[in-house]
Amino acid sequence: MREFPLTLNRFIIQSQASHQGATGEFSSLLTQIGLVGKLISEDLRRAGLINILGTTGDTNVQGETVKKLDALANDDFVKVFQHSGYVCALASEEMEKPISMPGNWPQGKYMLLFDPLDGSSNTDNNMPLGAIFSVLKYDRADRLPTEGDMIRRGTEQVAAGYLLYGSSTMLVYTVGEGVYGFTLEPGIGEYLLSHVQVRIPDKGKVYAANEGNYNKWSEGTRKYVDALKVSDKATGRPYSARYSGCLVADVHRLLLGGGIYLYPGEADKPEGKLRLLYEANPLAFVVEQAGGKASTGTARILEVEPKKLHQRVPLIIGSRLDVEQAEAYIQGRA
Ligand code: AFP
Repeated sequence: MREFPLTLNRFIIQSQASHQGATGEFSSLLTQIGLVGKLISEDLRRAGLINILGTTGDTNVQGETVKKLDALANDDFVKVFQHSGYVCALASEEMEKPISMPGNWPQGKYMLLFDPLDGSSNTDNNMPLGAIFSVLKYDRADRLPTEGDMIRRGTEQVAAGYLLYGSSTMLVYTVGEGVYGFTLEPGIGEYLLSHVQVRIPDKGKVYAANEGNYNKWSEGTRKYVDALKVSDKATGRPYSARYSGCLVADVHRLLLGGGIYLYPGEADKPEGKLRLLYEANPLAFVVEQAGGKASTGTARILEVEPKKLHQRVPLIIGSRLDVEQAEAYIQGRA
């Protein structure tokens, strides 16, 4: 008799059973995230053979060139959720303004914020890509959500996670009770439970940063990264440098093996590059749930008071002791 693997659906329903009053709405929302993952994963497997590489010729709200796959991934998220009845608003890196659901459709009680394709510079060279999502609850009955209702602290997230399009496709998420990972079994089109209660090592030996920006970093950041390169067996140095150009892939690596990812502020961009609401906050929720830390260098990411939907924030994320050491250097205490 085969040992029946735990599919995403079965796992969510089992978990939901332990939540008195939980409706199937949230479970179905996560299943829809998985569907987007299957759609994009399928396209990526054939990207070199079908005309989805290259750019659309447009620029997005961030002023960045839009890759065809960015637009495709964003479209998939919108189409899957717009008529799902699980959400009442969607916000995306690729859309200047949030979109609410058609008035004549059931309004779900969740708001979904997402980066539909993370690591766009990797699309045309077969390198890893991802998607990042953050879920907020909307419980007003008197009106539809506004953009302001989506600009909330990371501590208010009810769920968060990511899709990783790597050698395999994975869905990793947390609802605040630990971190679970599911790997897509393409042969049956199901996500199967593969990582249970993920714990990030307290200290790693890998760092991920774009050192091409070294001269733009603060003195404290430069001193910290310099210190990682010193040979000192007792403290496990030098660390190895691993930087994929895809935040999701780099964070996934350190979630499983330990280490630190840095996209710090720069002289001309003190707020850094990464977006708070749909990149830093969701990944901070996941990493903290696995026992790690996520900081701006001077403050906990999840407590940053957001002001704008596409607000950027410096991100130092990973193993607890590594992030604490980076903070000490950045704050001039080391
Ligand atoms: P793109 O999606 O524009 O490629 O940005 C990816 C990203 O947000 C994150 O996934 C990477 O870690 C980081 O930016 C790469 O940025 P640099 O190319 O400046 O190192």
